[in-house]
Amino acid sequence: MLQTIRCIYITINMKNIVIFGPPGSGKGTQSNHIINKYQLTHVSTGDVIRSEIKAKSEIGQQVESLIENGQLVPDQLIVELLAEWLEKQNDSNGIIFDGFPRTTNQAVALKQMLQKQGQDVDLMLSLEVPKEELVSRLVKRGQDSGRSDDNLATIEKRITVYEEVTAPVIDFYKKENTYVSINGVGSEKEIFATICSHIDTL
Ligand code: B4P
Repeated sequence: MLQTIRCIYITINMKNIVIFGPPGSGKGTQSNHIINKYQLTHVSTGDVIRSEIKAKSEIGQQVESLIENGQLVPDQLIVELLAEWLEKQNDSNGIIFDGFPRTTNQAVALKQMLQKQGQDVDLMLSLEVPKEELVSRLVKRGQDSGRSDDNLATIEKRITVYEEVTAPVIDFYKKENTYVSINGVGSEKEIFATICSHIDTL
């Protein structure tokens, strides 16, 4: 009985948040602030993929050239990776999904996966940043990080893929009534304050 009450309590208090936006919009940066303040569990599908590549796993080898060319990893593969990760999560305050979903099919899959656990996405934060600013941030990061996809030609491709394939995900969350647009230009602190004002309403 006590266990049942505890489970209901955890489910009611969970906050599942999607942080969304084009490459370089600050998803990773703001996720770090969010997890520190709200003790959410963080999953970045970009990080998951990069660690598969680093480990030279079968999946890593399959997707390495896609990433280097600024293309998305196929839906089925990334959904399987995320489902596997999600199954291992329990007892969390909620999850911040960083870089997932990136297609409408992924958004539908995420809804189905969370539904199995009696949950849903509670908030979708969409960071809005003009293209010139995205390019300048990512070129700068590429100089420091040496990430294989942070070079000018690949950055341009990633932004095009975002506009054509990923941006339509916004319509999915508009229909779900969870979409919130966030101005992603300004100091990290200012942007985080705006994000908090939305999370605090949950
Ligand atoms: P990601 O790792 O998600 O890469 P990203 O879109 O570039 O975002 P990232 O989190 O790194 O950068 P951020 O916006 O924080 O994905 C990499 C690749 O993996 C994708 O291109 C795709 O191929 C594949 N992939 C990942 N998920 C997938 C999925 N679901 N389906 C299919 N394929 C998938 O920007 C950070 C930069 O901006 C930093 O340098 C930071 O210092 C700077 N910055 C942040 N906030 C700032 C501010 N306010 N002012 C100035 N600079 C700021």
